[in-house]
Amino acid sequence: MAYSSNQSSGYGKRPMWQWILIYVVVGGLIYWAIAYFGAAKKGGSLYGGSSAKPSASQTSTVPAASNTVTIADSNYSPATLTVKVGDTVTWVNQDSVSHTATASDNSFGTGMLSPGQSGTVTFSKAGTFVYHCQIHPSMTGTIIVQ
Ligand SMILES: [Cu+2]
Repeated sequence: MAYSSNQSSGYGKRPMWQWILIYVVVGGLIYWAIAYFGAAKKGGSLYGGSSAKPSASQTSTVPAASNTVTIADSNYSPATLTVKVGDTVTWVNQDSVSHTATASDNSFGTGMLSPGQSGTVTFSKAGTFVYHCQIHPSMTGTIIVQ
């Protein structure tokens, strides 16, 4: 009897700060649950329901495209590549000997590319740029920047 009355009085003596802590924790959980399920309902991505809409909005920001010219058998492929202003072009040397991609007007150059190496150039101006290999001048290519 003394034990049970002790227990009930123990509950009553719970300090106020403990109750405040409980309210804050429980309140936070409810707030989080509303925010979480509210967002899930809006986006619909939680259950993969309408994933077409969010992915479509992502295309509104158009990143600069990266284009690749492969060097193999002492040829640039493609020999003529059309890109947009701001795009990058990466030359990948898949040949067994070193090559460069050097603008004939010296406006850009990859430098020496050993087999397996690659060099990237960003084209910030429109124009037609003829380039060649400094080691093998008969190798030529063209980048058209629009
Ligand atoms: Cu070469």
